[in-house]
This record gives sequence, C-alpha cells and structure tokens, in this order.
Amino acid sequence: RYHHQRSAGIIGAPFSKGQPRGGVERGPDLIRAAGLLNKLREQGCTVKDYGNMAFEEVVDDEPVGRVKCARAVGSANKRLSDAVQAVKREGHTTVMLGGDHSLAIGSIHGHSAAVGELSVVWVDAHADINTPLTSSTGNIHGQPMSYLLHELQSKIPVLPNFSWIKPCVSAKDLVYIGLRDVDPGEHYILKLLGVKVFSMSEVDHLGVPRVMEETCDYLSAKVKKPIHLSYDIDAIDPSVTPATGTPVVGGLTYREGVYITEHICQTGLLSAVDMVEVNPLRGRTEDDIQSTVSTAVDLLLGCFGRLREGNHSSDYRLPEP
Ligand code: 5AB
Ligand code: MN
Ligand code: MN
Ligand code: MN
Repeated sequence: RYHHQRSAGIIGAPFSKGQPRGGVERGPDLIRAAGLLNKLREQGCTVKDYGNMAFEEVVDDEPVGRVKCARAVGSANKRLSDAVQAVKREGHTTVMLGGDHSLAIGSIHGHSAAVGELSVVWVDAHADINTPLTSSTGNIHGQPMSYLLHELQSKIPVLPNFSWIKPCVSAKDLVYIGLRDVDPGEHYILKLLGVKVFSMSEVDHLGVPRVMEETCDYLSAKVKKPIHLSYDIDAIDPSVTPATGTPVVGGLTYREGVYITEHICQTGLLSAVDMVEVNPLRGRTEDDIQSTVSTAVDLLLGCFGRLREGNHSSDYRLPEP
C-alpha cells in the first residue's frame, strides 16, 4: 500500500438557512474543538485552516413558491463556490465543514469549476434531489443535487441568487449510499435518470465492502475523475449520531461509515469532502453531541488515510537500545 501526499484545506461554513432548525451553524467550530486539525496532522496530513466563512444577511427573503430562504442560500453558496475554487487552486483536498446540506451546491460547483468533471459519492439517509417543485418542505437542504445535475435543468424554475449556478454533474457520475428516506418525486427522478443507488437495502444485501467495490468500479469504468464525497452525518444510525436535524432509524453503523471513508481514501482520487448536518441543539444529552461530533471527526480522519490497523510515517525508525 503506497502513501499519498495529502493536504487538507479546511473551510468552515456555519450556515443553516437551507433548513429550519438552528444549531447546525455550530458544526464547524465543534468539529474543530474535537481536535480535527491536530489529529489530521498527527497522521501525517498537511493542514491549512481557512477559518469560518461569513455570510451576508439577507432581508425580506420571502418564500419563492414553496422554497424557503432562496436568496440567502443562493448567496451563501456563491461565496462557498468561490472559496472552494480558491482552496482547490492552492492544491488541497478541500474539507467543507457545514452547516446544512444546501452547502453542497457551492461546494460541488466550486470543486468542479476548479478541476473539471467529477464523480460524486453522496452518503446520506436522504437523496437531496428534490426540485423546487417536487419538494414538500421547501427546505433547500433536501434539493442540492437537483441544481447540479445537467439532466434536471429543464425542471428547475428561476430562483433569486441562483442564476450563477452552472450544472456540472452528470447523473452517471453520481452514486448514493445509505438511502432510507426518499420522497416520491425523488424516487421518480432517481429511476428516470438511472442513478446508481445503494440504499440501506443494498447495504444489507451486499454488505458495505461490496457496495464500495461496486461504487468504485462503477465510477472508474471509463475515466478516473476526481471524487467529491458529500457526507451527511444522518447517513449513520441515530443511535450513534443523534445530534442532527433529520435523523432516520436503520442507518449505517459506525464501522460501516468509517469503512466507506477508508475505501474512498484508498482510491487516491478523493479531491473534496463535505461533512454536514451536525447539529448540537438536536442532541438530548452531552453524550449525544459528543458521539455525533467525534464520529464526524473519525469519518474525516478516514478520508485522509487513517487506518484502523494503525499507521506510521515512512521515515519511522525503531529506537536503538
Ligand atoms: B438532508 C426531505 N426529503 O426534502 C426534504 O438532511 C428531507 O440534507 C431532506 O439530507 C433532508 O425536505 C435533507 C423530506
Ligand atoms: Mn440527510
Ligand atoms: Mn474500490
Ligand atoms: Mn443531506
């Protein structure tokens, strides 16, 4: 097993207007406070922290149809897209700490603007592929993929502060893992576009090792594109990660969740990661919060080469007596 030269560029995105529950904007600081940077450095990763982004206050952000806070979400994601592009151009694997999952719009858009065509691995209980017109909640964190897919553009109405978005992902370059709460319109879209989906049912049937083999075989069948891993903490079972806005029973175990990151890391193609939807105000106890945050940290460590068998640097020498 050879070692990759890894460097992480951390972008904090304390943004919550893609959904109605306060607290998710505290994700970036909590994940840092749990020691992410030091732990990454201890495992030999170079780390640059770009700090937390500031988002503009948007007044009179009235719903557009059913869609809530479109102006704020559009503006925040434009800024995030620019930030991700800048960090990619400095040569890092970007780590976007959310914040809610609407931030995947800017993260994936900026990533693609910097490196070109991508593969997207979306690990989530939800498909987040509602269009503004299929969404029953109007929450944009349930919609980000619809704005990014070439194939859905004719179904997306004009929204304020969304005109900068250029669709940049093809349905064939997207794989879902962990789905177990998919809306009817979303399910229709997934079937219509022939998107590769490993729902929890496939996880049960195949096991995560085969799911990951098939994911990587599927994505690298023709050309090996850089991978964007968008990890929603609610993919993991709420017994492990309860502090999140939309928990769904029957999720991935801690070990399955970590295995996914180890396998993606091993491809050598991981180019950007999102870690989203950690919300301390949704935990009932301090333990709920701590378990959710430390799992988020461990998933990120797995993305940057941490192995459960142990690690050592290539210049390690045994002490001589
Ligand atoms: B998350 C729902 N499908 O559209 C919707 O947590 C839930 O980023 C979306 O995956 C969950 O509002 C969004 C009902
Ligand atoms: Mn989710
Ligand atoms: Mn593989
Ligand atoms: Mn999500």
